Amino acid sequence: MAMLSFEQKYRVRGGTLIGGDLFDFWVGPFYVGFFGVTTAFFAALGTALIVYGASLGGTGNIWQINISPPDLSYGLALAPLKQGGTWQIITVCAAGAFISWALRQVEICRKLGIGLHVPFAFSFAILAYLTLEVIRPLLLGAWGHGFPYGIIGHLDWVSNVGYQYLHFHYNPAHMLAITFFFTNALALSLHGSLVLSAANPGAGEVVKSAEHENQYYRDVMGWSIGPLGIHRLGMFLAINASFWSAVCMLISGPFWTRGWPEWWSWWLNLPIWAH
Ligand code: 07D
Ligand code: 07D
Repeated sequence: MAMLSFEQKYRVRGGTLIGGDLFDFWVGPFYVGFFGVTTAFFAALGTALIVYGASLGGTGNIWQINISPPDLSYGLALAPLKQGGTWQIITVCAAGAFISWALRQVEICRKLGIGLHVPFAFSFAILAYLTLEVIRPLLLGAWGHGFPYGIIGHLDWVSNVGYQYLHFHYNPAHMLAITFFFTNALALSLHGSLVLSAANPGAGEVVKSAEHENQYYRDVMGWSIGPLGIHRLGMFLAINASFWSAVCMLISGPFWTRGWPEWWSWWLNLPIWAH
């Protein structure tokens, strides 16, 4: 079936979470829906505020543009627009846009009668973002602990916050997150290259199928995870990467305030060798 011929078949009414039939239509290839409208609203307002905030910053250099959260002295209060208030509204817009996007994915899944795996997975990226910009600042008592909106500025924030804990690589949840990110890249490289090898067997050869893919790994290592299994593994790795990232920042500050190398002194204090 050509791509565009099945599209009409799946454009069914219903499955919306809110608003009934109100926004239940498509514009070109895009499904609109109530949450498409809210995404567009938050994204447009957020972008306009980024442009406004950027215009106050005294630089037109895209890499240097920076919109910072309010000073720590504002605590959890609202700040004037030019003293971090812009950052606060941009954060509300970003959260609104990301959550709306996830809910729009839910509506599309419901229309198609498929599982909610995509919005479930995306919600872990949203969780990581909300941990940095909302949950951790709330626990620390000031919006000033959030990261600034700027390409170079947010890198400076990561570095500064990392060194506040002396050596961030000693954060055990950061270790887990990094291990999941690396394993995720390994799994996708193995999967992507395997599928391409079957689909591109060389000039004159017949395109191969899943049986060949399974046989490749059975020959290499005696076992194949299988076509469904590799996607389960991928989702598991990706979700854990974001989840442990969120954990590593949630504990940095609210639950551990000293250098991360020091955390490991529990090991030296184990009863096996501690007096
Ligand atoms: C490839 C999917 C496409 C998405 C892209 C991002 C914008 C922002 C906004 C000018 C993989 C589009 C970018 C819409 C423009 C303004 C104001 C996803 C893909 C191409 N970062 N980060 C980048 C964001 C954080 C860190 C690049 C966003 C945390 C490091 C890009 C967020 C920490 C490095 C970017 C966010 C952190 C980067 C490439 C939100 C820990 C780099 C991103 C909303 C997570 C790299 C100059 C990419 C770089 C980089 C965007 C949060 C660390 C500008 C939107 C605070 C160490 N980040 N980032 O490909 O080159 O993602 O920076 O949370 O080295 Mg970042
Ligand atoms: C937050 C992005 C969410 C994005 C969303 C969507 C749009 C739309 C539109 C394209 C979480 C945005 C979408 C805007 C775009 C279009 C059309 C993702 C988010 C919702 N670290 N470290 C991590 C490594 C060091 C430090 C995470 C490695 C140093 C701090 C990951 C190294 C120090 C923080 C990670 C390393 C340090 C982190 C990031 C190596 C600095 C965090 C991934 C090899 C001196 C951050 C929750 C992530 C974190 C984080 C990896 C080194 C500090 C595990 C590999 C030693 C302060 N580091 N790090 O979280 O955990 O993605 O955030 O050296 O805050 Mg680290």
